[in-house]
Amino acid sequence: MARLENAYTPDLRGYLEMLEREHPEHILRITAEVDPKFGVSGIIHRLEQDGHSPVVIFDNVKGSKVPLVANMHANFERLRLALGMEKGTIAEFVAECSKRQESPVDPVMVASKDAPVHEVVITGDAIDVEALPICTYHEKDAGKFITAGLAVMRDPDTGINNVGIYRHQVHEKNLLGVQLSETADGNVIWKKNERRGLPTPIAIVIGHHPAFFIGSLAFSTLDDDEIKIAGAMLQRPIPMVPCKTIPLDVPADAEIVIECEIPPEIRRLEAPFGEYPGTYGPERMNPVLEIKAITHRRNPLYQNAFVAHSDNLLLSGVIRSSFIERTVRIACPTVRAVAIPRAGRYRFMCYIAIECMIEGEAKAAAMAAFVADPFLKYAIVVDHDVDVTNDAAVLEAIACRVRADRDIFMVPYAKGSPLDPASYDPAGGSHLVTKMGIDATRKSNYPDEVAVPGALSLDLAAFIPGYGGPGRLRG
Ligand SMILES: Cc1cc2nc3c(=O)[nH]c(=O)nc-3n(C[C@H](O)[C@H](O)[C@H](O)COP(=O)(O)O)c2cc1C
Ligand SMILES: [Mn+2]
Repeated sequence: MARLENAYTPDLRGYLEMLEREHPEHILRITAEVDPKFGVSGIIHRLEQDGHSPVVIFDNVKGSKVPLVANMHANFERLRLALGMEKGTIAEFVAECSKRQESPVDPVMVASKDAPVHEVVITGDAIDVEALPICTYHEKDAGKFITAGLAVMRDPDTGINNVGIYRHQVHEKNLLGVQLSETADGNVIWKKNERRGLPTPIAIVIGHHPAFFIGSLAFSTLDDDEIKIAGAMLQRPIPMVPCKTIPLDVPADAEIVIECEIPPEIRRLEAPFGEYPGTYGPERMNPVLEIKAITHRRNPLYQNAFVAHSDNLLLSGVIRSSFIERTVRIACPTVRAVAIPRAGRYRFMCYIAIECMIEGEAKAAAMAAFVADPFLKYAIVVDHDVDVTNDAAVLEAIACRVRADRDIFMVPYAKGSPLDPASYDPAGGSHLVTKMGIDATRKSNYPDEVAVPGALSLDLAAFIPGYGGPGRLRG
């Protein structure tokens, strides 16, 4: 089903050209001047409310000469097209991501003179990040935030690349903030360096192909190089170029790269910022990023993500089920399906369907899910005949098959998301939460379920002339 898409260059502008040519309904261009403060977010919010999810290209953002590409990941079909899949369900897409992740693709190094992202190099006093169309999204946001920067870092112990998206508040023209949540590998890399009194190099890559984003957000360990996973998603080596001022390599065909260093022991108040649960992430004393250089293409595109909305929720939402399923399979070989529901904001909940062979297996499956994904708060395990893509079916299994004292277990003071609105101290940004596993499978003493003998083989038309079948009583 997957089709190798060789017809366009595997970068942001190549993907946009492909959409324009083959799926033009996915692109909306706005040429009128729009305010980066609430103007951009206002338009996308209203489109979302009306059920529209195109990529929106803002040609004229007030105060910047750089066009803005917004809302790229708000639509599942576009994520699927990024893998070259013209058709397929979420489950098929996730299976394809999972398959590609098993065959990482090594990057290739290119010279600076051949790297589009090095066409323009800005250092020293000339650095001014505010030249970019960086937006303010929600009413109480502390300021402007870069929201779709793919941060490349390197594990100081192994030299292996890590990539994650972290928000960056603009503090000054050459100083950014960062929220490295306790759920992120990036947090571990920064702490490893800081404990040794060392700065952490970090390159913020802006503007790339959606398959690169999928690879970066795929679940992996610190020992998996996410540049190679991004290469696997794109099914070709990522061309990389050494940074100008820091010891890291970055994708040569990105639009913009902000080369930075996190100095040890320095903190600055960061946030509030409207976050993925739909609530504001609280002010915290967070590290800062000193900008050493900004490099970009001659006519760069800036890309953002609308956090707390589909653009953010879908992107790192749908793909997480594959890693959960692989981990649950270790605890429970008969796992049939894992779904991450929108109702849990694609983060907090997962539904796991198993064919229960051994008593206690459902709880083992729930525990494995918590091991796989630190964002999860609720792991709900059902029998394999329950449709985990249907919230009501899962709720019905809970209603009928759960005895709370026997089937629910809790893990208090566990590592979770510091943005969880129900953590031990949401206002302080605590990452300590309580996890809950629910075994909603039928137990061995579960009564027989009702059935009418012969009903399925009845020919209703013999009794109801003109019977119309499902949906219509009479044809
Ligand atoms: C649009 C968007 C914004 C995000 N912002 C943050 C953030 O500010 N801090 C954070 O720790 N994770 C954030 N995430 C989630 C991480 O990018 C994600 O957990 C990623 O897998 C982390 O990679 P790592 O574990 O390799 O560090 C964001 C995700 C998306 C899609
Ligand atoms: Mn990682």
